[in-house]
Amino acid sequence: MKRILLFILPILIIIAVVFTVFGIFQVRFEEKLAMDDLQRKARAVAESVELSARHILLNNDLKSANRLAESFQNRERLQGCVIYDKDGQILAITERISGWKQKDKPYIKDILDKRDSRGALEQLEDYSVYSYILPVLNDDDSVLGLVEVIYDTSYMFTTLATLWKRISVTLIVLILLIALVALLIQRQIFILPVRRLTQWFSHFQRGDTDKLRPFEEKGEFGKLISEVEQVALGLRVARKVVTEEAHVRLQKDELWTEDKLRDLVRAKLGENALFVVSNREPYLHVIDETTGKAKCVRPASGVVTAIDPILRACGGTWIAHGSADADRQFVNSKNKLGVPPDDIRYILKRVWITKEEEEGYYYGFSNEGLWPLCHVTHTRPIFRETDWQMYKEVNQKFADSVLEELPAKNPFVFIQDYHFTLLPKMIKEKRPDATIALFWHIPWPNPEVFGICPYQQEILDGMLACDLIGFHVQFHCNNFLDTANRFIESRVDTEKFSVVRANKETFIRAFPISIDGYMGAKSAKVDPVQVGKIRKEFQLEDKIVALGVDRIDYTKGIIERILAIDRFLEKYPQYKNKFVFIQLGAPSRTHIKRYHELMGEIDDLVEKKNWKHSEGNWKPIIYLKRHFSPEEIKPYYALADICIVSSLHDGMNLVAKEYIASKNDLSGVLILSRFTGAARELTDAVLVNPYSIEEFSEAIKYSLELPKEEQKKRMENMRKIVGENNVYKWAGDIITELTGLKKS
Ligand code: ADQ
Repeated sequence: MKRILLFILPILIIIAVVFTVFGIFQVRFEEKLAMDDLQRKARAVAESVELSARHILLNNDLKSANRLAESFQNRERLQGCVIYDKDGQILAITERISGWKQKDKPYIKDILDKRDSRGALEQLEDYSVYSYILPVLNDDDSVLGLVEVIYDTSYMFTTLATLWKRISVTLIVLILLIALVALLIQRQIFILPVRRLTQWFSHFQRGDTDKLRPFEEKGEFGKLISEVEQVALGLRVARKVVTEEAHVRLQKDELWTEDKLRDLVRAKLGENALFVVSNREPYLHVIDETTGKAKCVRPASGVVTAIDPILRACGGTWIAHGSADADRQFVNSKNKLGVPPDDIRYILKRVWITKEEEEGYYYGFSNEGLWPLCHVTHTRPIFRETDWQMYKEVNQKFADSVLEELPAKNPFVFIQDYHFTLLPKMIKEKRPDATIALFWHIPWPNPEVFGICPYQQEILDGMLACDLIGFHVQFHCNNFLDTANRFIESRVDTEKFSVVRANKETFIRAFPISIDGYMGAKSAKVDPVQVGKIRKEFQLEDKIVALGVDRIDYTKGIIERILAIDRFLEKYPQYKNKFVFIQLGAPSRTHIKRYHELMGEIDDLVEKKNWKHSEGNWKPIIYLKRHFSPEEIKPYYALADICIVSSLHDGMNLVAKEYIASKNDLSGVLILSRFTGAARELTDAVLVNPYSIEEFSEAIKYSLELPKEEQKKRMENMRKIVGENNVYKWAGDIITELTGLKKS
């Protein structure tokens, strides 16, 4: 609309200006004509009464003078006549204009002196009149008196106003006509072809090639369209070639890499790009408190750590909640942007939700309900009906946003986590051809625990619209199958590991998630200057360093970790002044009371234990409570002799894997909670029960005193596991499984 206005407005302005100037000239011309006409008439009337007036003035015949003046009483436009004596005094005046007597007439004296006639517009009371004055002369040319004729001019102004009105109406009609014609022309030559081109592109974009019709545009626009068609054709051919090459490369049996996953996606999914949905977005635009400027950060989230490398490798679209304060500044009109910002590899589409929705769906139902329900850590889940309603609404909002993006044929949607249990069904109802996988990043509890959720039926019903549901470990798969068997009308096939409900089969599989990036020679490199800086800053030069890296969450066992360190120092005071524990803690979900309380508890405990054990400058615990970028975390992993992961319950735990992957020199020991998914793979870690503070503190001592050779052997074994089972393999396994299921 703005463009159309830009096009039409200058034309309309020019026409309006030309018409107005023309109107002014026309009216002036008409006004002059009317005045001339009036003057002519007035003069003729004045001259016609001159003779009678002369006679009256010579005889000083007042009676005749009055009769003469009154003879003008009933004329229509001629308002009246005035007879003056030689001194300019009124002798007789028509009754109708008797108000004229009071008027100040400085020009009378001038006319008497110069004996010239005068015609001019004058004001009589509140209306305009035309006055024509003719001197009456004697035979000797002396002035006997004056005759004045007064004409009404209002008819003249009425005529001019009518003329103006006519010009204005013509102008308006003309402007409307031109605007209409311009709109029609613009629609025909510009809007319709652009609309056709946009539709064509949209079909092309969605892979809906059946609907692609050739264009038949001529002229410059036709040339542009023809160029666009060539580019599109080139793209399709290129995609096809890439897919075929990918098939060939996949035959080679080698370690999973970014390239191998890219080949797999191209070979298996072809033109149907990947659509990932999660609550947390991989890149947030936040306002930096110190500079006041927006900056891009990666959140502390296991889901982001795992999924970002996959989309970087394969491209596609990631749909997530735009939750940061500056997020809206960086999206285009479709709420999308290319990420990572410095090396664009895929599209991030941000979905906006209101504060009220975020409160109910995210903080309430997801994190006060489902999160504690699935993590058996003795924090009571809270289920509020209002939160559930918001959860449903936001799932629907995401479904609408996903459906807008899906290509025409067989799209592949990969949903992340417990925030979207209803989403699979909402998408499947509209797009039964879509292949949907859901990965559950947290544990799945046994049926007794899940049974307390008031919305169990709807949740299971929503999830079972998926083709595949993935968990980290087989134990969680078994729990899910038991839950489905118990709470929803379905048939559980224990041989195929699937659930059949209303003729729809959903496969349940374990895919242990992992990491990328740390294993490659380049990405594993850490700047020794950074490491040295940290050692100097915290006086770690001669210390044994233990490290914890977590989102601050009650499931991560941070309190238990500090209690174990406290107990370790109580029992083994010889380690005082030699041992330091660094905890990097990213605050998360701080609006939730339990998380808020936990932050306070950790602060108090750190302070108390540091006070208890500190000697001189040394204190045992360094607590750095903030968000760190992945690059900032790496030097901490590098300098840590021990990494402590003590979750009370954890789906997988990627910090454990990041630590192992960063240890190129095979140094270091991992203390790992038995209650993490990672503990099933990383059996060479020192496994602990974080609830047993005594056992935990012994494990710290054991790790510190583990012979170097033993440390190396364990680290080597674990690095092999993490290296071979990286996140590309994880994604590759899911895609292979899904495409395999579709064929069978
Ligand atoms: P999370 O509970 O978020 O993930 P985790 O797997 O440990 O937990 O991943 C945390 C990520 O955040 C890691 O990449 C870590 O480096 C980063 N991180 C931790 N502390 C940070 C800090 N202070 N600043 C910045 N970044 C920090 C959920 C499940 C897990 C599962 C993952 C993936 O709870 O069990 O492993 O998803 O499926």
